[in-house]
Amino acid sequence: MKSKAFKMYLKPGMEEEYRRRHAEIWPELVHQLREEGVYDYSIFLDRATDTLFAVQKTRGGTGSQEMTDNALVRRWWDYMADVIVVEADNAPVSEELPELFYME
Ligand code: RM4
Repeated sequence: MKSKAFKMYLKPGMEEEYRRRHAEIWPELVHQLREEGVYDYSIFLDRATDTLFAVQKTRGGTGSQEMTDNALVRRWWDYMADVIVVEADNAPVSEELPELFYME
């Protein structure tokens, strides 16, 4: 198991819409994330900067942001493109964060 953490960027005023869409996350997407070995996955918001902080565990080392060949992930990224800052291909702008401390 390896933890991964990364930042993403919420578009201004989109906190509630982001929360709503994730409260209704597509069950099939959850299934695909779990199939890839992603679990124990949380996303927090720093309201002062509209920065999203995501942390997840990965069984196989592949994180959610590396599932770029997964058609359903791509569809979800297209769906979310009006709520978060994205690249030209609608993948979320994500910056992986180094782990400096871990305690079991
Ligand atoms: C986020 C972003 C991530 C995805 C989660 C479920 O808004 O799209 O890439 O893994 O949703």
